[in-house]
Amino acid sequence: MYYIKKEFEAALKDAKTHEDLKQIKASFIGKKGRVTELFKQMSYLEDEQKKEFGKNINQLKNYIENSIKRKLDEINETIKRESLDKESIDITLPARKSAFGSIHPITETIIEIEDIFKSMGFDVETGNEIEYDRYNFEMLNIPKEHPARDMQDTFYINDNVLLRTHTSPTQIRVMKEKKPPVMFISPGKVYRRDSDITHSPMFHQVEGLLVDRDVHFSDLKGVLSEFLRMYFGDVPVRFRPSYFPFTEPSAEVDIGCIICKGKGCRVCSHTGFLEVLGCGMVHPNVLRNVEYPKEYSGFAFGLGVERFAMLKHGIDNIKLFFENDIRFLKQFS
Ligand code: FA5
Repeated sequence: MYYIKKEFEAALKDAKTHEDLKQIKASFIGKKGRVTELFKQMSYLEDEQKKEFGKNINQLKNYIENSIKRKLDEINETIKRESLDKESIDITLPARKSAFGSIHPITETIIEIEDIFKSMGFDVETGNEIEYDRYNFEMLNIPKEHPARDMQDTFYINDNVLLRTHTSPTQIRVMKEKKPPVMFISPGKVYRRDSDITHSPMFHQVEGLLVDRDVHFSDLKGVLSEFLRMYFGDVPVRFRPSYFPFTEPSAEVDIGCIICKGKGCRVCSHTGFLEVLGCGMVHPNVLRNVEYPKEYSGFAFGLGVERFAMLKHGIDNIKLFFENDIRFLKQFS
């Protein structure tokens, strides 16, 4: 029995896995194990000896069972520690860098334009992209069947509701809500059935409106010339007579071509100038429609944001802004 115990202890000492323990258990206290075999030998003993021998074998068996249990706990603990060691985090390693996004060039252009006008004292208002025909056209002096509606091919939702074709209806919304004087710009998306390399069915405009007593065309000229100087730098600015039903007189503003510096090229159709915005003195009918008192006058303007961004960054296709090609967008980060 002594030797069995010693052999068991030696075997247990070397055991490392659950499988080792299983084998040790089988070979000592399993059905054909060495301790089990000892029980069988008891039948050859005298009654007196049997009692003593049985007691000793039972003690050995209990000892083996308890030792195996303890070893099992030890092995389990080792396995757990090893797996925790493997999963541990090395906090001395350098951190993974997070990728930064960047502001979309159109949003950036709007922010720049807003900053300039805010510095002149203009507020920023928001309008509605889904708009009433009445605000988009009629109250801006463009009645139904007016030929000027052809200038802005429209997406209608029903007879009275449409996707706004310009930001000018915001003039009506703000003037209906606020008493004069008003002085604000309003950026946002507009929609037209229009698509080529410089025109997109969805694009952005910034509207501007200033209404007060004694507002003259010279104020319009001063504000817009200064704005263009602040945005594009020192470029020639030209006011050219034009027509919008909601302003009278109306003008379009050109700047000296940024690409050829006024010498004449394909982009400016060899004129040396590029049109950048529409403007004019608010038409008296519009002021009457929003019930502003007669002594008030004002000027309004509207510009295409994509056109500003294209000129500033030398981009020749408007679609690049909307394709979300990361290689293009990354250049503005
Ligand atoms: C207007 O939309 C007038 N509401 C502007 C205005 C406001 C005039 C207040 C007077 C007083 P126009 O249709 O010209 O005007 O558009 C203004 C600018 O939007 C254009 O100069 C052009 O830069 C841009 N634009 C027009 N159509 C498109 C298009 N499909 N894609 C991209 N930009 C466009």
